[in-house]
Amino acid sequence: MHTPPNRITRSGFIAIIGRPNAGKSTLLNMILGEKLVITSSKPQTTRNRITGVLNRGDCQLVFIDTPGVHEGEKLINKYMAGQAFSTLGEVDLVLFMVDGSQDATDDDRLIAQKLKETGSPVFLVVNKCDRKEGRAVNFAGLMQFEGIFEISALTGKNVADLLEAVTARMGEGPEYYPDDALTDRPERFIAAEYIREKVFDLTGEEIPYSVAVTVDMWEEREEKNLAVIHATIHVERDSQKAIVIGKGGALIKEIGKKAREDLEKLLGVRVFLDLHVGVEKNWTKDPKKLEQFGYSARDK
Ligand SMILES: Nc1nc2c(ncn2[C@@H]2O[C@H](COP(=O)(O)OP(=O)(O)OP(=O)(O)O)[C@@H](O)[C@H]2O)c(=O)[nH]1
Ligand SMILES: [Mg+2]
Repeated sequence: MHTPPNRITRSGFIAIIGRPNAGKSTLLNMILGEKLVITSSKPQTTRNRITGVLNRGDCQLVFIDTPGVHEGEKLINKYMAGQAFSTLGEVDLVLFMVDGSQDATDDDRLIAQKLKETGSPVFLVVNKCDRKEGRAVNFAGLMQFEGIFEISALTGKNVADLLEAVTARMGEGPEYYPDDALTDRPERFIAAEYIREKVFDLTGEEIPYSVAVTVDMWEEREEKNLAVIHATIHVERDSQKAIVIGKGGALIKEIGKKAREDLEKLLGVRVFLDLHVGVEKNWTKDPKKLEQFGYSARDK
């Protein structure tokens, strides 16, 4: 009998873990060849675990992007650390990503400590090697690694070699996701993330860390090839609301324009995006509000 060439017989889960800003989300997008997860030059961009699925021949790779590990006191930081560490016991391989343009930090040492406790196989992925060559030596002593790769997630340098080695490590396993699946997250989640990314890009100071985005309404008008999306940018204080709106509404307009352009690429239809700004006092410290905004302690 004829066997379809891409029948999945091997698979595995691969967590990408590392301190904030190491380039984890950039790597996931590079691997997938799509903008699934958001990235920014500011640390602590990713807040939830997000799955990205790649089929390579007979093998299905299920990557898990995680929030950067950083010790913080706020409830939202604890949620983020929980999201990062809760994956470790369940995965087949960990990619421990470090910023090769800098030296090892306390956060790197904390992660190495946790990884030693869980015992999963770990590849050291030294990123940003487009900036400086050969920095693996600064990190190789953190723990026992089963492979060391110097890459650039931004330019793609050595990413193919990393992917080859990851695939080679996967054992027999089922097809966890249908072959057209890119992620476990719904489009609404990705849309809210795209909007949050523009807030990270276009605002400074504490604003990015005080912002959550919810999608309140989503309507597809197929006859017009149009999606109508209403979303709210939640901030913690009235003064922040004024900043996000900007002079004469200039900033919120810019956020909306950039997010809409990305959404149109993602969805392949025209998008009408209506953005509101709301104030939820101190939501980053309030368990109920965290849950409402998609940062539920049960979501692990
Ligand atoms: N030069 C250079 N910059 C990179 C590389 N990879 C990522 N960056 C940049 O580093 C910054 C952080 O990238 P992210 O992918 O958001 O980092 P992250 O590890 O997901 O960060 P968190 O979500 O905050 O934990 C962005 O400005 C990226 O463009 C790289 O290989 N080379
Ligand atoms: Mg990230």
